[in-house]
Amino acid sequence: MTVLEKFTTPIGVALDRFIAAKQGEFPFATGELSQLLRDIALASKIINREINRAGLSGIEGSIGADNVQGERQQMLDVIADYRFTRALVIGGQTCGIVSEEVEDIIDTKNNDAKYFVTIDPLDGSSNIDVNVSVGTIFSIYRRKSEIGTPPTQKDYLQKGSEQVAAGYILYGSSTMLVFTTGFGVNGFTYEPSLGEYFLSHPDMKIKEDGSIYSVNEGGYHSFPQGVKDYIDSCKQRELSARYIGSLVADFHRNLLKGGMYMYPSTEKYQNGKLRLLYECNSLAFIIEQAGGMASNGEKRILDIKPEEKHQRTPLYIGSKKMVEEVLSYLKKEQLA
Ligand code: AMP
Ligand code: P6P
Repeated sequence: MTVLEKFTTPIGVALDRFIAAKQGEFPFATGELSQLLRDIALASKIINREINRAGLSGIEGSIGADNVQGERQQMLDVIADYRFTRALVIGGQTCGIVSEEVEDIIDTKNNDAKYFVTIDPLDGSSNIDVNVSVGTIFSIYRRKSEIGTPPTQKDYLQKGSEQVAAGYILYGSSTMLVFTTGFGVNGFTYEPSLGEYFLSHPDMKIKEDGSIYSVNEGGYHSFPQGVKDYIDSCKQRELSARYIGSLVADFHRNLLKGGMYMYPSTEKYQNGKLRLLYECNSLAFIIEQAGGMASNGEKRILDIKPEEKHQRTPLYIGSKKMVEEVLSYLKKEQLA
């Protein structure tokens, strides 16, 4: 395709039309999931605007308090959490929310809603002040508690394999919404002048093997021996080390180019740093739909039965062959 042809190729279908077309493939669908997806997209547009003008509106930096994770809460964390919660409460399609920013379950008072949402409203927010990409990560489950009643822990202590949908928004050089409902992964790019997302990356697939590994090597000395051995082998093969320090950005690059992101257990994070419900499960659903793999070092992320809403897990996620290789090093360690 020539540059001119590429440049003049019509832009992809608008997100709204895509969601409606997918709904049409389910004759008995009421439109509730479609509306929930639209509510998330709307909130992301508002967050996108806040992020892009953060430096001008004085909302950078921390609020001087820590969140439930014991991590310094940035002003934009609080704003993002408020915006997504408000969009989901008003949208009416979820009975409850588990948010990284809030200790307890958020009861949206939409007791008749049949979905439940877990969300990391703004992951990597400490990077905002230095203009590095950040992201929102979300999952949608069918509630397990009775419709017409308030949400309970049954609604969020579900295996990742139970997800109805999962996605992320990457607020980067361009803003993208990438999500799956179990039938492949599609990426939409935001056109601010139109206020719309358009399909730009249909049917996304990750390469079976890759040459990029993403890990914070500052923790090398406290990594499991198998991970150290794997990293050493990457260096011997002169693979590319790429680590942005923003999960969604690292994940998205690996999805497009092939690669693997690792956050093993460390001295500081004995169970890994990343949270199962609203980071690892969401991205694991996406990566499997794109032909990749996600493990905690012993088992498939989507098979982990959650015990607690903010529980952490080690994460190895990306190109299938790379994940299998690091798992083989971990297995060798166990057998040694
Ligand atoms: P609903 O009645 O709108 O909650 O939809 C019922 C089920 O149909 C959902 O849980 C999905 O499995 C499927 N579905 C409905 N709308 C969509 C959509 N826009 N995209 C993908 N799957 C959908
Ligand atoms: P470290 C951001 O806080 C985050 O949750 C991910 O976005 C990122 O990949 C990771 O933590 C960075 O953690 O310990 O390498 O600074």
